Amino acid sequence: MAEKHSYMQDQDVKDFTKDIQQYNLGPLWEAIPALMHKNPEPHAEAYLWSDELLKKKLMEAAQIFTPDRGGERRAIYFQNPGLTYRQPWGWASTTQTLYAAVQLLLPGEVAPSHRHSQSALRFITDGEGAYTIVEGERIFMEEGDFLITPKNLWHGHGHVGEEPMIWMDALDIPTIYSLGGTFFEPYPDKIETPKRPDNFSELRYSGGIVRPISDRYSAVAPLANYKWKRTAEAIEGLMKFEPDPYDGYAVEYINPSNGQTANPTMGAWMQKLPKGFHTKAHRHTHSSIYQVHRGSGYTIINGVRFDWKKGDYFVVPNWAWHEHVATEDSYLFSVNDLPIMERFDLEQGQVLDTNNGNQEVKSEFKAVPV
Ligand code: GTQ
Repeated sequence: MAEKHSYMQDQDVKDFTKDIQQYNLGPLWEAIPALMHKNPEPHAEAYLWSDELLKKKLMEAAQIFTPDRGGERRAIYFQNPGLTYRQPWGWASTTQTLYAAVQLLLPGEVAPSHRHSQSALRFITDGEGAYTIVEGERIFMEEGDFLITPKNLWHGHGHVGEEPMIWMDALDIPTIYSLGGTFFEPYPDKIETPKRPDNFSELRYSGGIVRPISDRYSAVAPLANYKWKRTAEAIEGLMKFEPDPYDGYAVEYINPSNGQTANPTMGAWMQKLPKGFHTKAHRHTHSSIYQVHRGSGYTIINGVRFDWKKGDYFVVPNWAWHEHVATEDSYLFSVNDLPIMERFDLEQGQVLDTNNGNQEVKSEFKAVPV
């Protein structure tokens, strides 16, 4: 490589660069070090949002915003501080490819139906009694359930229970945005009326991995709600054997009609880390957003220690070294962009081969005081 591109300081080069700018042209020789590097250099940063912060802000939001007033959802989304350069466009995403939010629905409220070209998934963190209605099927949600809302399907939410309900939304909004594929349409009425039995798809899959014979042909959403009980049972079964050194006892939600990820663009996992378990460090092309479903511990991301406990959310950007330590029996839910990376044949990984596969902790993450 040329020594430090010092030619860029030369007057004739500077003049030329300035000259072509007026024609909306740029010199590649100046851009290439920023555009192409040895390995991914994500703008997204490792970050953590605490349970207390999120609950407090959702309750404040309940005072100032009702789905009736805004005609939409009461969701607060995670803006990655490294991606705020996107602010001039009006928003910042959570990782470069993924968006995530926490959403609060109060008893009696309705979040109106709409559809869009982005795919969504939900992980239920607090409460019960609310349903999402997807293409006329009311799907009742409980803590620990994982749900999918594939792209272009009508969906809205209602709450016939007694207590506030909170869940995590994850969508491929930034990916669809950068691809220029954004479409959105509100439902003509407030919310769809049911046209199928409640919990239809979940009942059809009461047996777990066996599928109705009609589902041997690939469908976008044969199963809409993956109940917590079944996920927990699957993990219990895995725990009789050796854990994965990087992820502990981890399962991935899949589409039972084709064996692919439950959502075509986003992977979703549930992993258990038994008390005292310390994973080895690795890094990979895909990024992940975690929700601490149960337990407590910490994750070391590029040498920075992020302490977490139930209800916290944190981000592992792409190509960041990371390892988890559980100080109690812990369950981590996570969403990743692995299917996107695989679709483009970009997925790569590396394991840390120094210090027994573990990082040195250089500092600790300090959250903004609530
Ligand atoms: O609940 O349908 O956080 O459409 C972002 C977009 C939630 C939803 C979000 C959405 C939804």
